[in-house]
Amino acid sequence: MKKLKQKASDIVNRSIDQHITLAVTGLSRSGKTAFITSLVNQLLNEGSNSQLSFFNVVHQGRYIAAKRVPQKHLHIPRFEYDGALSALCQSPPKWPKPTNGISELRLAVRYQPKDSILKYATESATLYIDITDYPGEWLLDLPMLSLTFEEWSMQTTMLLKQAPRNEHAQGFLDKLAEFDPFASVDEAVLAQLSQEYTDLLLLFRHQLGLSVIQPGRFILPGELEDAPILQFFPYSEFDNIDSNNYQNAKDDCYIGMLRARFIEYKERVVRRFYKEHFVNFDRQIVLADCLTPLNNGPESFADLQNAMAMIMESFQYGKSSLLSRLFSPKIDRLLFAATKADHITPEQHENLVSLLNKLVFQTKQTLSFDAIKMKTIAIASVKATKVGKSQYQGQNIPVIKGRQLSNDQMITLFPGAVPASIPTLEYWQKQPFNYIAFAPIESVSSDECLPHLRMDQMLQFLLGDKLK
Ligand SMILES: Nc1nc2c(ncn2[C@@H]2O[C@H](COP(=O)(O)OP(=O)(O)OP(=O)(O)O)[C@@H](O)[C@H]2O)c(=O)[nH]1
Ligand SMILES: [Mg+2]
Repeated sequence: MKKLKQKASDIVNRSIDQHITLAVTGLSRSGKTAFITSLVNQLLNEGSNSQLSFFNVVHQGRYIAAKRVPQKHLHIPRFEYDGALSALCQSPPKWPKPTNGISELRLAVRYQPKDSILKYATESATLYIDITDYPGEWLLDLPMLSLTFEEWSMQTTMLLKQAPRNEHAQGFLDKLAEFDPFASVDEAVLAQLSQEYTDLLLLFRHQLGLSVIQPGRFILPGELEDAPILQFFPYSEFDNIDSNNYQNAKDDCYIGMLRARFIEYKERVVRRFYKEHFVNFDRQIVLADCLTPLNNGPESFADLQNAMAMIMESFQYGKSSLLSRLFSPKIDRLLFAATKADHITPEQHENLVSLLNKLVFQTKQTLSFDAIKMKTIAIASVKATKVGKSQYQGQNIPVIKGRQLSNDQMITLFPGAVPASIPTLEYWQKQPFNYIAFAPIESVSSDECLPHLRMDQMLQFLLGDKLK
């Protein structure tokens, strides 16, 4: 009888398993890997020093356990959770390395159903969660999918001719102006100009702190290093060439080959990546580091704004959007998270949320017509500072304390206010921003939960309704 009961319960269990695919979106260095590591860590180690009081299934004592199970695609590397966690738990602790390829992870979360009719059928149920990690640089390739080579070239040329890019790009643009797009291809010339364009992208990213870097694989090629598919660049002189000649150009002249490679790149690299990893996701979290671009100055911040708009446009969820035309996603919850909130004092979090809301304002407006639930929060996936109070000119002011990433020294400071909306030029001039980056906190053991800010609210919003 007992065996029979177990068998019946097994069958019911299997049939009520639920499944969720979580899309973690964020530009490079926005905090995706730290976020995924912390999410997995909170779920695996729940019960050991965990702080998930806003995650109802935990709060109500119905959470049983989570474990990692074999992932969806066997040809894709597994997310290096152990590596990332041991970096965070070593002495001295370090942040996980930047990501240079795709990886996947599947978690199985077991819980006791409460409100749902499931509770009559079984004692426990399982929610499977699929998550993918990838280099943030690749995200900005998505908007390219909706553009022709001509459109992309014009858009990119416009950026290259504006500050702050123009100062560095003039030499490259001069060469393009001189070169004959209809001449027969010399592979060496093509390779040389592609390299110059790639060098510019690297400089824009690493020296100027800009976000709109296309194509993303040029600065982070993964397994495509040196492949001809990465040898093309935008053509800057479309206004000066005959459009019929362009339409009829064959692949053996420069412009024809640039166009062919652009199309090949979109189809073979970009579309494939999104088909494999962004199709069929149910829920999305958009991570944004607003603080580093504030540090880098108005041009960097404006570029972040532009990049966010481009990404959100291609992820538009309405019926006619690019993404639904391409992949028909069925997303029903979208969370915007301002990351690294532990860089600032708690009373500034509200401003940080408001600033992120301003950044994605357009998107939120169009989305409110669709049946998508949205929320914006400020989080720290792995909290690296402690909050306190300090006396300054006879007043109690809030401060944070942590180990400075650049020089390893302990520091206590008031990092400054966060603007509640996109700062005006005057604001920038009055007070340049200087948020300090911190090293992770020492003395977390790998079977304990990582300290965090609002990861429980994040879990409740993205998963809570599936764990009822
Ligand atoms: N203080 C603090 N710093 C964070 C947090 N999350 C990320 N960081 C910092 O941001 C850096 C980038 O975080 P990652 O998680 O590697 O970012 P990513 O989006 O995976 O970056 P790519 O892999 O390059 O696309 C880290 O090395 C940390 O310095 C956080 O919660 N708190
Ligand atoms: Mg990463």
